[in-house]
Amino acid sequence: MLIKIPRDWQIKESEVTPEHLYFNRREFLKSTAGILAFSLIGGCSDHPEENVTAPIVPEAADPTSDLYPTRKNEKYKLDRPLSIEEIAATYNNYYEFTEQKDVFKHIDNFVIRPWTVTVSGLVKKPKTFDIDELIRKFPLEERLYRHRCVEAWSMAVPWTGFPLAELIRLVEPSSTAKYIRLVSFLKPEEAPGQKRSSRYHWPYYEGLTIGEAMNELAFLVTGIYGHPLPVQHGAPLRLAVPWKYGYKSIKGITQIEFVDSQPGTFWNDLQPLEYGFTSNVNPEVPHPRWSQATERLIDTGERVPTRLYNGYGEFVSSLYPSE
Ligand SMILES: Nc1nc2c(c(=O)[nH]1)N[C@H]1C(S)=C(S)[C@@H](COP(=O)(O)O)O[C@H]1N2
Ligand SMILES: [Mo]
Repeated sequence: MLIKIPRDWQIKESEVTPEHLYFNRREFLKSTAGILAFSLIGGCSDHPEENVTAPIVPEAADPTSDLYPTRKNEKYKLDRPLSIEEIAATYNNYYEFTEQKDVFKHIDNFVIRPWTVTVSGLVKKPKTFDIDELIRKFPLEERLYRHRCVEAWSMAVPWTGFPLAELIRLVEPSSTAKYIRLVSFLKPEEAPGQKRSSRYHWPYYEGLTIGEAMNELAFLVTGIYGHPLPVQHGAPLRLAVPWKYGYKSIKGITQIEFVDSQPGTFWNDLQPLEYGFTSNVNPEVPHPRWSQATERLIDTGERVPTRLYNGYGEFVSSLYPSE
């Protein structure tokens, strides 16, 4: 009998209750069998999905596809090659659909039009936007960003979108607004993970300080690899805050609310000792159950040292003067 110890990146955000540990063990044994079977046929890959053709471009006609590809903003540089698109699109975290990485197999019933995004709370000009109106409101640009999941896997992808700061300026926050709270969708009939699981309090929600939200890196994402976002990456609108662990980059956004005190966040409310509000990438602060010193690139499997703020210190360190 072959026994494999899960590597740190196989330990999931979701392993928060004993009953879930048990469930994961079963799942892990299943997936280990899958990985081993695949390795026998396909070589020494960790990616059972590699030979699957994934729906990486949205299949239904997207009403914004004329906007792609967009101009590239050269300011944001990578220190590593871009991830392979097919791998990034088949190795996702999106618990509204599944707690496994094969999210792309569970999205067939998910409808992303019509879709609205409501901006409300402590702002002078609250507004509910139709998603297509919102996507056309600001010039789109492409940025190459790293993405670091708290589980220790990482990727580098070309996002298309616009700065969150542009939207914030448009709605004119009042001086009492200190944080934003971002909320995802609630559609249990279309998202199987929302129907199945009673452990989570859907919809998914996240938060940032106004300073973080106004930072030039905070990016509202509408596309990837030069086309509109596929559902597994968070269509029609997700956040990218690349100096923070991946769970801060909320997908499927429907609401942005301006508030005066620190809002709760999905993972912090579930497991406050493991997932903080700020959650900046920091190799010197281990997760209580594993080290964060290195990360694993999803396509090559290579391990590289993790960098403070995921390498974005020049943009964000001034937000955290006491660190
Ligand atoms: N609504 C929602 N957003 C989410 C998640 C989720 O489960 N639900 N998972 C987060 C986590 S843990 C990560 S690492 C990233 C993954 O983004 P990707 O699948 O596009 O790589 O999405 C984040 N945004
Ligand atoms: Mo993550």
